[in-house]
Order: sequence, then C-alpha cells, then structure tokens
Amino acid sequence: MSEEDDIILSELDDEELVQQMFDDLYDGLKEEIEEGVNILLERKWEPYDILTKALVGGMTIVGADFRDGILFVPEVLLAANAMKGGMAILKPLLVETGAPRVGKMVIGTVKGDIHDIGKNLVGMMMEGAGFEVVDLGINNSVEAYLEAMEAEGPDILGMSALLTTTMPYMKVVIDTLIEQGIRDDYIVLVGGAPLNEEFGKAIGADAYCRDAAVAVETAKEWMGRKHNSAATA
Ligand code: B12
Repeated sequence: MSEEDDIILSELDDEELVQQMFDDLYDGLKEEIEEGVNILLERKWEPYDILTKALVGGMTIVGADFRDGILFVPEVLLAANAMKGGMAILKPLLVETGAPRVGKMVIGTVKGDIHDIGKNLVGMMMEGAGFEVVDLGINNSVEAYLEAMEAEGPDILGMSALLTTTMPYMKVVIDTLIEQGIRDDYIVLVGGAPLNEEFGKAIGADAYCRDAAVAVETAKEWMGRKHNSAATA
C-alpha cells in the first residue's frame, strides 16, 4: 500500500485538502480530484473558488514543471484529464444562474492547437454569466470559424491559442473577416497563455483577456458598447 492510499481526503482541513488536490492533479488522479471537488462543495465553497484555487492553482504547478522539463506530455495529459473531471462537476453549478441570455459567443482553439482547458473554462464562465456559447472545439480552420459564425450569428468570436506557433493564426482569421467585410459585425476576443495585450491589438482583435473572469467582464463591457452604438445609429 502506498502512502497516498492512507490519506482520507475528507479528514483534511481545507488548506491541506487543496494542497493534496495539487498533488493529485499533478499525479493525474481523476477520481481523487472529483472527490476533492465534491468535498469542497459540501463544505460550501463557491464553485468558482474551487475552480480557480484548487484546479487552476494545481494546473499552474503542472505547467511550470512541464516548462522545466520535469513533466512530459503523457503526464500532463493525465493531469489535464483529472482537471476536466473536476471541471465537469463544476460546470452545471457555474452555468445554472438563471440569468437572461446576454449575448452569444462562438469560441474555438485555432488550427494546429489542441489545448482546450482554458477555452473550456472561458466557455463555462461565459455560460455562467448568461451568454449562449457555441464551442467549436480545437484545431479550427478559418473556414470552420466562418461557417459557424454564419450559421450561429454570434455577437462574439473567441479564439484561443496556447502555442507561439499557432497564435499568428488568429490574425489569419481576423484578416479574412476584414476581407469579407464582416469584421465589425463581431466582437473579437482572444486569449491563451502566450498572448498579451499588445499582440491582441497588433492582430486587430477587440480585446485580449488574460483569464476567464476578465473574458466575462470584457464581453459584458463590449456588449454594452454594442447596444449603445446600435441605439445611437
Ligand atoms: C495542459 C497542457 C498540454 C496538454 C493539453 C491538454 C488539453 N486538453 O488542453 C497536452 C499534454 C496535450 C499538451 C500538448 C502540447 N503542449 Co502544452 N501545455 C499544457 C499546459 C501545461 C497547461 C495549459 C492549460 O491548460 N492551462 C490552464 C488553463 C486554465 O489556462 P490557459 O489555457 O492559459 O487559459 C486561460 C487564459 O489563457 C484565458 N484564455 C484561454 N483561451 C482563451 C480564449 C479566449 C477567447 C479568451 C477570452 C481567454 C482565453 O482564459 C483561460 C482561463 O482562465 C501549458 C503550460 C502553460 N503555462 O500554459 C503547456 C504549453 C502551452 N504546451 C506547450 C507545448 C510546447 C506543447 C506541445 C507542443 C508539446 C509537445 N512537444 O508535443 C504539445 C502541443 C500539441 C498541439 N499541437 O497543440 C508549451 C507552449 C510553448 C510555446 N511557447 O509555444 C507550454 C507553454 C508549456 C511549456 N512551457 O513548454 N499541452
């Protein structure tokens, strides 16, 4: 029996439990992460706090060790899978706000990029804030974005990229919108770890958002501007 088998999660205090969840996420232990999330919910933690403090906090440690060559793709995949297990429990809770629909967003990770945790988180938080979200998944070509936008008629286009090699593709999408004369029909939000505000401006996005909470605030702000300009037009 390994040492970990002896740990009973429900007997840990909140701080110890979050630390243990960092370890469990690191080790890709999906069931333990799900159990930890459920325990924190029973202890009346807000779903958003569980998401940011326990899950995103743990993924930050995984990210640092991946960057430093201590963890490799298979381990990170397991960690991502464990994180998704926890997110799946939180999703309905974050989404059930009963808020009126405030707008519609089409979101997807760009071509060549398969990272989807951050995008999923943004989608969840946007739904929680009352937006209707159409998730195109990963590896989206210009054509896939355009097709979805035509079919769905969103207010907002959200693009995610986690690789320095795939982030320029966002510009390809925006340039195509410009060429087709439809750029100003949408609010374009971009995000992903390697991006920054300057990059967002340079490619012609309306805003770069560093995390899901900022994405929600920014989306609401831009929706407000859109309504005001429609009223004065
Ligand atoms: C998990 C992970 C993986 C998993 C992905 C699993 C999955 N289903 O997503 C796997 C193992 C598959 C993977 C693969 C690879 N990865 Co990887 N991965 C990561 C890691 C550790 C965490 C990313 C993550 O999920 N973060 C947690 C989420 C919550 O944060 P986030 O994504 O940043 O999202 C937040 C914000 O950015 C923002 N946001 C994100 N998207 C959007 C979109 C919109 C519209 C808005 C408004 C906001 C927004 O809000 C989010 C929520 O707050 C990062 C490290 C890091 N520091 O980012 C490396 C990292 C991104 N990967 C990296 C690399 C190199 C790779 C590989 C090329 C490795 C390889 N040799 O094969 C492959 C690429 C495959 C491909 N073609 O895409 C590098 C990229 C380096 C670079 N400069 O380009 C990183 C930075 C690690 C590193 N330092 O080396 N990876």
